[in-house]
Amino acid sequence: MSDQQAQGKGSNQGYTTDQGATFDALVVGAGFAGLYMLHRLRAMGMRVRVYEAGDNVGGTWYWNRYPGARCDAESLAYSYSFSPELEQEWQWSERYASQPEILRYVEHVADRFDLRRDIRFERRVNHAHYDSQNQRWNLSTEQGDTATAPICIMATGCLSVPQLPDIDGLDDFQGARYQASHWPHEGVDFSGLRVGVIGTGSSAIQAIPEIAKQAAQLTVLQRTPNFSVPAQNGPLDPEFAQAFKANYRDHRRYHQRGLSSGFGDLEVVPRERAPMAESALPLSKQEIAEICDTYWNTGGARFMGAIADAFINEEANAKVAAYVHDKIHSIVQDGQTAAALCPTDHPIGTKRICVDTNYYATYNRDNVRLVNLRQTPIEQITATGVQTSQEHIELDALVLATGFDAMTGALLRMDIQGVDGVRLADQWQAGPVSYLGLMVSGFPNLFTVTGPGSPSVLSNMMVSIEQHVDFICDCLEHMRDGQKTTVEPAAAAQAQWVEHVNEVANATLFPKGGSWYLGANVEGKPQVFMPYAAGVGVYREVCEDVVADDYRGFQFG
Ligand code: NA7
Repeated sequence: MSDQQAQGKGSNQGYTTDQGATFDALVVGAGFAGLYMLHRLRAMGMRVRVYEAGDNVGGTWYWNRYPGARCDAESLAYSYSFSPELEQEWQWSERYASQPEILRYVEHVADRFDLRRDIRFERRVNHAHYDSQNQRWNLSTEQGDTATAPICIMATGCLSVPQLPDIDGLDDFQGARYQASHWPHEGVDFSGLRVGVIGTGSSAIQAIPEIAKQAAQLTVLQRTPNFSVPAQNGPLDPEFAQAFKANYRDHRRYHQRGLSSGFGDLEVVPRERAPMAESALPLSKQEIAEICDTYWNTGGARFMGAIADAFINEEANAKVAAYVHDKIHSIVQDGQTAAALCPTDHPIGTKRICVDTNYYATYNRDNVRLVNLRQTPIEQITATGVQTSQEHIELDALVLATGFDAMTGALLRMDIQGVDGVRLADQWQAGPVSYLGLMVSGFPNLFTVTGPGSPSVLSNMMVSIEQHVDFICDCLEHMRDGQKTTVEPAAAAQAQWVEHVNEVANATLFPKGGSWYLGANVEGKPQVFMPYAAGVGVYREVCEDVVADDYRGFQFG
């Protein structure tokens, strides 16, 4: 165990604030993206400073410590591929890793590659201004650091700005209040308590079965139900893991980088046992059930890959949704509760499908009750609970799992100014624009890892993060070789890319989802489908083609 781990923090011990410090590159965020970025830049001989708001590494996995928090991509696929030694030596214990295990992994990576010494923890960047004359980015933090570098990389995550509900009286509640995305590090014991959960997205769907095991009474306050499929999680069979690791390179190359989502978990269900259909339209209910059962019983988000036209054809989608509705009714004993749990307001998959462990069955417990807020909305939160239009629910603890200002939230929370003081917030007033989700015209040498306009949240984030970091490093090397000092997208190339991203999204059912992919969960946020929906394989080819064509669409100065 390193000294820093012994202190239980990333550790800033002995460090003063930066005052006008000069670096070759500045990185914001020390999650998976920021850490790999730092590792690569350092290998290029750059002097790098990383600022991180948390007191340790891990990003999403540092903050989201709610009970049941778990990755929805399989652990063998949701891991770095850049170091064959790392991928061989790290042993995952479960098919889907829990948050504590992922956090241990990130901390191991930080130590193994000696990354902490260039990271300043508990530093929140508030300004990033481009100085055109000196071609430098000047950053400052809320804690008083100032630093400057020609390159600035935002590794700020896609789901890192929590969204609190705008409910009357929220602050009046006198019981214990918890936020899924800001969970106490020491954990929470709900034994004997009357607990309320607001929200039924992925976070809540993972937390509810765990809280239900402890609480005396759990009331789930649901506004909109979500589709969820079972993870079928369990211990990772060491023999399977070993065999998988023997083919890690092939797996990474073909299943993760080449396929659409990058989840790369096909080998868990061998192809011969994973029936797929091009279209649901000619299939009977029984035939759909036979296909979907395979995926339901073997588990995971690959369920949405079973029927190819489910993402593009409403009728096909409705058939898959009907299968899940039937499943919910077959699991949940109370008919009214089952009906309330069936999503009918969006096509299945157009909001990120949740992957759960015993979520629906949890409603069969005597101590769990679902309140349908569509029928009885919350009127206000009181000192002792929640007042709906029908009743007052007495609570000792209230858990908020109400989502995030996704994809643009973390970037727009900072004051980012490019050439001539143009603010990113103004450029993005009608929704984010970018070239390849990597750069924005007018903001030279500012890179966004998994930014809007790239596959990001529609993919296995590890795959997309590594691809972006590698792209950025290749681009910086290209600049070094060509003695160029600045890069930014041409406005025309950016406009074309934005149009293309929209075209691809509009050919799918995604825009009908009313999801955080669109910004629909944040009042006043422009509704634009933000991720690139063509898949990681296609996107990688586009990026490779851009590079091969002498960085088509980028301007070097
Ligand atoms: P999500 O998926 O955005 O879910 C947020 C939930 O909170 C959702 O059920 C919302 O219902 C609910 N919500 C938000 N505001 C309110 C109010 N005011 N009243 C009642 N309910 C409310 O966030 P998660 O953290 O669960 O998951 C985010 C991603 O993290 C997930 O997709 C995975 O990729 C990992 P609504 O739908 O708005 O009616």
